[in-house]
Amino acid sequence: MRLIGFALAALLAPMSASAQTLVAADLRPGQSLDGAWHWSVDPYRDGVAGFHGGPPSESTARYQDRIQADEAEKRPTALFEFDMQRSAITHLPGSWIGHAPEMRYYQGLVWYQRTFDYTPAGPGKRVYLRFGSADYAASVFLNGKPVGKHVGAFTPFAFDVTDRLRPGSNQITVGVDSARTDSDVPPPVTDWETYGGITRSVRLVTVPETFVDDAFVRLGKDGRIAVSAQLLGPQAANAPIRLAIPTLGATLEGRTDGEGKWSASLPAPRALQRWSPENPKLYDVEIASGADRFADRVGFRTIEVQGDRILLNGKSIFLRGISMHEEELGKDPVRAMSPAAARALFSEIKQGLHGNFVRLAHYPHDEGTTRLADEMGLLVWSEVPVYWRVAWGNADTLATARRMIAENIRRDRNRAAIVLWSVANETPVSDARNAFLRTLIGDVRALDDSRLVTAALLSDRKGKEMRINDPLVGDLDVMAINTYNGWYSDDPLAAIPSFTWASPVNKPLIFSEFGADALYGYHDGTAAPHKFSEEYQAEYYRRTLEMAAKVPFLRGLSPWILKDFRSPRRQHPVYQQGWNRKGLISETGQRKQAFGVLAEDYAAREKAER
Ligand code: GCB
Repeated sequence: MRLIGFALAALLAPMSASAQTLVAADLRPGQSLDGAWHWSVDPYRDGVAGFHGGPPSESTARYQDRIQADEAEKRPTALFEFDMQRSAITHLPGSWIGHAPEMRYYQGLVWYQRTFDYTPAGPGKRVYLRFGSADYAASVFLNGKPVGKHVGAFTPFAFDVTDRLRPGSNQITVGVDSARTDSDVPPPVTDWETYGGITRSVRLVTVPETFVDDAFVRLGKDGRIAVSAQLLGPQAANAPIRLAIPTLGATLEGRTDGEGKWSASLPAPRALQRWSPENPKLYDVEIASGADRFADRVGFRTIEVQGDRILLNGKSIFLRGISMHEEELGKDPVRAMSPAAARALFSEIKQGLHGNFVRLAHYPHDEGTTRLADEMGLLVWSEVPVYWRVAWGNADTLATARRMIAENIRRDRNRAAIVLWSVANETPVSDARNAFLRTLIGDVRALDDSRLVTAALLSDRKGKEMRINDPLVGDLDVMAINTYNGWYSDDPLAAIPSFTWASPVNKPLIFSEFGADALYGYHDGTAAPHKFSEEYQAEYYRRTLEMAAKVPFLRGLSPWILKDFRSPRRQHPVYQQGWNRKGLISETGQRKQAFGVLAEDYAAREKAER
């Protein structure tokens, strides 16, 4: 087999600067690259490694900047065992599980390619190629050259491609590999569909050469509005910089330090209306320096813990929530969570359930979704997929988790809606795990002093006594427990209200999950309804809520889950058919009986709080 030299050079060229988040880039001017893309499956990964593990050859490297058919026409000996320009077309964003029926359970490498026209942004500008996310690892090539890689499915990444773009037609190729190993985050076994591919928007984002790369504006517990910003570019050091909140008439001026950083604060103006679920007031905020204007819409509120209470703007609050995966309504979701798709689900929470809180499980959701929570007035629990069994002793795994949490927090820390950062879900206690999670907790506190830290933990049980023995509770602001008595145990539902909860510390508790499967439309009206019936689920909710009402330090609920969601591990042929059926609504949005049970409980709590 011949190896052709050109591919070697392309592959061995160092990848350009590491990926950046580009905070609030969704509000910056740019060019959408969503829409029609060619795609081609590469199960043996020939596009990244050639014969006997050598570099890919001309016949296999998918990212070449040439038209394969034209080249073959010109050169009779040219061999291409792919042809990106004549491969099938799909619409991005959206997971490949929707591209073709045979892709339904595919895990591995898929190549995407499209061309686009580019008109040079002009001198003094930089152009970034930004992906909302790609699941799980992405290698990006522009005009045949590598521009960067990103690992981890749920956070944005951007590469400076200013010097790689050419006027007129450009070609972009992305290899996305969804296969994960035990050292990845999350590891391969979860309880949800992976949705490999490019599931969020792709854009070219234009910024001035020196620009606000990161900014964090928040209301501190001291009643002051604090700002921290980071400039990037040749004029970043010692540059004049200015914060303005025009409708409040508030401005603050200063200068960045030698590293382009600026931190300052001002007293909150009297006219400031605090953000809350009842009054989700957002302000246009602008940070200007040199030629750049960083714009965002920001709400101002405080969230803190006092003893076992959670205080929003100084007032005790009960979190009337529900959990949610990132999966749109419909029979064949592809994890394309448009703002309209998110609005449909959030409306069920706000108006349907009388909720004020959503747990965005089990990973960072689209940035449009957290923006919508800001607008609609839904408090948010945001988490990273440190889920079940993680390689606690592996330094690379820890590095991946730390990067994910940092990318998530930097992306979203201007969202007033987010009140809780969660570092893990149902992780088995061990010294290595405790050390791993304590590192993450430390990172969260260093990145954000204006929110609470939690983790979804498991409890121990002695008879009907539920005990919270996880050594991590001491490190968290809010304890959270997933509890499934009556579903994963065969306790009779009538016994659930007599379960008691003891806490080792004086802190608030959230039941971050409880739930039971029910197939929409399966009714069992007998005195002892069977599991999977709507009646069983409804009774399970009644009894669990009765138990919850007796826990004095309980400050919130996010039952599992709003909508039935795809999970390859759920294969009961009659009731599940590949779906986890713990939704209060079916995959197409039909409300089950338990929906009404929770709505009634939340409506009563809402009324009592008024
Ligand atoms: C859990 C997990 C969640 C599962 C759920 C279930 O505790 O955190 O990811 O989907 O239970 O349905 O078993």
